[in-house]
Amino acid sequence: MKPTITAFESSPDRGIGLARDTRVRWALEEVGQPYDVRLVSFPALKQPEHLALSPFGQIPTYEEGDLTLFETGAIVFHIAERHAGLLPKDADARARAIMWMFAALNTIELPIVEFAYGRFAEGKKPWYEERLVMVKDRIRDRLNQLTTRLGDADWLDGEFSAGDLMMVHVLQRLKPSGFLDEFPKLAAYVARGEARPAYQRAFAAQLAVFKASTG
Ligand code: GTB
Repeated sequence: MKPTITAFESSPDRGIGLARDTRVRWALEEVGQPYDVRLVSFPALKQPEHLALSPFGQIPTYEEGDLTLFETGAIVFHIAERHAGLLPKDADARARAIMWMFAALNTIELPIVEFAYGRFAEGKKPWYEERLVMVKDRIRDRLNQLTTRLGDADWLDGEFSAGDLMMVHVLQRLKPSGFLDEFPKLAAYVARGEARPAYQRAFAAQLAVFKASTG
């Protein structure tokens, strides 16, 4: 059954692919699963119809028959479990790929989101600059550790997996700030992810939505 995802009617990232529907689109493209998109306005996110799908009033959601999911970790995991191509067959390798999905979301994305939202949400607070230094240090620590683990490999654990998909999309959030330039191996890792044809298709699809919203 063809799933339907939700995405911003007009993304605040202006089509650069940072909104989280991009990672779901990418996963669907990697496994060759066609999908529909229902566009949602910001006010509509907080209306009962959308809250029934996403209790936190967010995009993306995923509907497939009787199944409704929110949270990109759960959505990408579901896609990876149902289709070949994003999780290794070997049980141990599969467990490690899933571990990297969690690492991307729990260990790497948390400080990155604090950094990305900080300027927007806390930029005028008197303590903002002081806190920013701490948040940046936390990100640097994690990115240094991630660089060490990646080493000279193309992907985190053997073949490209859902773990890499999630990690690449999480790291992309640092691109507009230039932060990633401090970590050339990770910048190259992100570029490898972005070079994948499935990513290119996902990116183009979300960009087309943004362009249409601006006329
Ligand atoms: N943990 C959830 C998941 O992984 O699915 C988080 C989902 C989430 O944060 N969704 C955001 C949302 O719906 C859109 S993607 N926000 C509306 C709200 O919470 O009211 C986050 C996002 C937004 C904007 C940019 N940007 O402009 O660069 C990047 C990412």
